[in-house]
Amino acid sequence: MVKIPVRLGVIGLVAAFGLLLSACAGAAPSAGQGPVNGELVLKAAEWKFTPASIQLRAGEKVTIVLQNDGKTVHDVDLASLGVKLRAEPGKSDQIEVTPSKPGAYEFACTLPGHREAGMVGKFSVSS
Ligand SMILES: [Cu+2]
Repeated sequence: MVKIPVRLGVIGLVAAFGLLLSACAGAAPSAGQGPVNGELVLKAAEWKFTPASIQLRAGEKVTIVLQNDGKTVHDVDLASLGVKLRAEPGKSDQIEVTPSKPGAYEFACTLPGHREAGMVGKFSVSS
């Protein structure tokens, strides 16, 4: 008589744990930040990009904005999109682009030493 509730308790615990696991999986960090109102702002400063991971969609037009919040000139090279932006400190540069090929790519600042210092990020194009 006593054993049945205990077993049910264990089963309940296992079920709850399973729910917890699936909840965690659902809350996993996304692949990167997507555009907001068709615009994706990439902030550059010494020595990083924010966000360091962005997500675009194939066939979806996006305006990529490089905003230089740093104290020296920075650029961003999204080679796979054929896009390169460059901005003086406190300034910004932007370009409209429509990614066509799904995949995982990298962007980076091409000024000497900047990439090595951490100015590199990832972007993905989903289909
Ligand atoms: Cu730089």
